[in-house]
Amino acid sequence: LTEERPSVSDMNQDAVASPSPSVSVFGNERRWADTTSYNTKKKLQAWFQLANGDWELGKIISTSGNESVITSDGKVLTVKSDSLVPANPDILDGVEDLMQLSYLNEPSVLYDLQYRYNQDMIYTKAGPVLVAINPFKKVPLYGNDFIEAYRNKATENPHVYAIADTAIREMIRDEVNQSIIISGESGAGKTETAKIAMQYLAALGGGSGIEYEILKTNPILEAFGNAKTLRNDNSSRFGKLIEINFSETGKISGARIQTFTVEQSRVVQCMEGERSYHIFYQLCAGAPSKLRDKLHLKSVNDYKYLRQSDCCSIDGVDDAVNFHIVKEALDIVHVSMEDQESVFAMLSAVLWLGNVSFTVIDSENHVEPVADECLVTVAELIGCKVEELKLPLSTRKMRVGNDTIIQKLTLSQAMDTRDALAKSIYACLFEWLVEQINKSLAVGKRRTGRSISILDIYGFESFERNSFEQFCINYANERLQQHFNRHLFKLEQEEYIQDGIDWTKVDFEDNQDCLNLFEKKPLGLLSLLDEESTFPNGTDLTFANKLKQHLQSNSCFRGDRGKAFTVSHYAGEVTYDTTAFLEKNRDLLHMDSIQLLSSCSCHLPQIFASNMLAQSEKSVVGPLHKAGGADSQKLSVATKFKGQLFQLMKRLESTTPHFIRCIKPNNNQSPRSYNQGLVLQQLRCCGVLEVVRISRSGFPTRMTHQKFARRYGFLLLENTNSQDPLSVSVAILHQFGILPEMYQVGYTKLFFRTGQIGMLEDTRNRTLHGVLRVQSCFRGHQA
Ligand code: AD9
Ligand code: MG
Repeated sequence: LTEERPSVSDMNQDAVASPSPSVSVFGNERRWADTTSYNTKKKLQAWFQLANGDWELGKIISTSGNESVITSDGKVLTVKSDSLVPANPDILDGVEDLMQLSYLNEPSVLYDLQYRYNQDMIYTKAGPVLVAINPFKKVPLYGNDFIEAYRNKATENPHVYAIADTAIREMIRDEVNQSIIISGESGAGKTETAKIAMQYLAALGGGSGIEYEILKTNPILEAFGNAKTLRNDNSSRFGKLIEINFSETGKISGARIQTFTVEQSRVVQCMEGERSYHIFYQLCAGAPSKLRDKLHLKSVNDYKYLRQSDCCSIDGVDDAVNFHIVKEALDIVHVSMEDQESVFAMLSAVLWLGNVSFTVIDSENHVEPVADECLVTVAELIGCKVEELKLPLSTRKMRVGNDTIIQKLTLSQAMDTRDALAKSIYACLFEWLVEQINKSLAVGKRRTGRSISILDIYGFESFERNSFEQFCINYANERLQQHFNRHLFKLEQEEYIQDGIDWTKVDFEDNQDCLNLFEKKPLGLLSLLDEESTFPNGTDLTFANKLKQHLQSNSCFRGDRGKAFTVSHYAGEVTYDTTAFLEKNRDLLHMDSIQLLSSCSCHLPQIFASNMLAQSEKSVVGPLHKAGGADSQKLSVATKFKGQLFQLMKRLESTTPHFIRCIKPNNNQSPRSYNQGLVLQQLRCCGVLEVVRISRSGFPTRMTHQKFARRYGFLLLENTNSQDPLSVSVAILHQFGILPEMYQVGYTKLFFRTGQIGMLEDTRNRTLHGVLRVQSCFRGHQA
């Protein structure tokens, strides 16, 4: 059987002869290609790529010129020799940590993850990072028995529980705040993973009852912040950081949630087949009749905002039942009955706003809202007179020089104003709700060094067409990636220094250039965007041209034809279409609408208005004309986002991070389906690739002198004079001709480049195998 398998020893001898692996971590060379070349003339098993991009295992029969003949699955094929990638010995099938692979290349990693995924082992380590593949089905990995097993260290299988356990232990041991940073594409399983981590923390730190409240924030935030999209039936449309605080005794004492801009546009419009936020459907389906009457609630199909996407329900989801779950959760986090009713009234107001229609009033196509049931209901729900509501929906105060003039609105302007009001009410409602939850979960006296934060945030996005949303999301990911790199670098460096090895041989690059492209003042993407957003005559095209004019010198930037530009992100190039960038960056709500809200008799609209005004005061985009009631410009969306991001990074920087990368194995949300290309693309994007590369550029295989001497000492042909493990180790290294650049000798451990230990293992196995054969022959003889 061993003869049929690839000979690791053959491969490694070639590897030894080849130049040392590249130490550049972020080169643009073929990604993840194992730089150890090997001699295809020897009969080996290797990966080759099919026309569809998938990798398949084959055995090399012969090689001539640059072509090799291989067999795979009974077929005989001819392939280019330099396209072959070495495969690992089958003893390494399904290893728990990708670092254990002798050959760290794309197909080997894909295969390892798939091998494990097929057996419901959805978690795999990539060095310090946990990779989680979404099973899209119930897997028997959770619950009290598993929690106990990880708590008692009875299992070492990679798991979210293990990460949460390490976080708790390190928090207690080092008195340093911890963070669990979860990233991945939409539908990859971030939110579920965050909940699984929270369950473990609640189980270990529970007792006071507050853990129950913390868990109940999930159904609330999901109802208000999640929606069905084409990618995920329960897609989070906001980012979330939840900081869980612990007392001296390791018990949970409170929590605080920070959210990142909820996607506002979904409230007024979404793609066919998608839905608006769950809470709207839940309210329509589940509100008891008294509440329905009071809020003038109708059914989903009566509301334009909900009806337009032609998708009202989700398979297997009962909105009415979920309404009661959310209500119960609101009770548990102490949102009063009165406040709950106000919340539902705001939701109803938003829905009714969407039904407000307009009628043309003059020859210039100016319009006025129709004073029908819709308008009357909105006015009643927010607490104003119908006339007061009519005004901002049909006119806009403008400042010209020192005068304030009143401009009438056209139909499209009026509809935009109406939608902007609906979006703002919803966004403010979301923020307010988070604040209420935070009040309920607040810890009296905050102690540093005793918290675990869980970050569930949108991952890197690269679509056919990328707009302002992707621009912000990818910028955030660029920052998080820097955090990730720096942390890994630090970890590696610490271990090398501790063991006295020369770490300067390990070269790490940073993504600082790309961050500079975004953040530099005054000539960076964000500054230029804000600047152009303040110009009355600025358009998406003038913005794109300005970028080309000022940023060409940054190696991460490329101006494209027309309104497009391309950024070289760590995860790959993304081309952005600047269409609607300026409009999305300017906060659309006009002062007239804010003033309307502030004059309402209901308390929530008043709170919303004062929060918006407070933000305007921090205005950086332009002058504010509050007193004149004229139009104003507030903090730009991108600047607000950047502010939130900096706050987040500040919080994360004082923590010890633990990284979880979620991977979606297919695009259909279906179990038992593993799409290699899709997985590979995510491994590249979420930085698992970088971890593996960083480790390749360093010395990923470590073994103590003792273990090394014990394991391979018997292979020595000549006796060493000394029994000292280090001398024995050095003798082994010499005997096998391992080149000096392939290893480092530390005080306690030997450090090896990738692939080095494979040869020794193989020789050891063959020697042992020979011994076994002799033994079994001997036994057969006896019988
Ligand atoms: V989005 O960026 O918010 O659109 P997430 O958060 O990454 O996305 P989510 O956690 O919502 O994805 O997972 C999507 C679906 O995958 C869930 O609704 C579950 O049906 C499924 N899932 C995810 N993780 C698990 C798991 N560990 N076990 C079972 C899972 N099902
Ligand atoms: Mg989510």
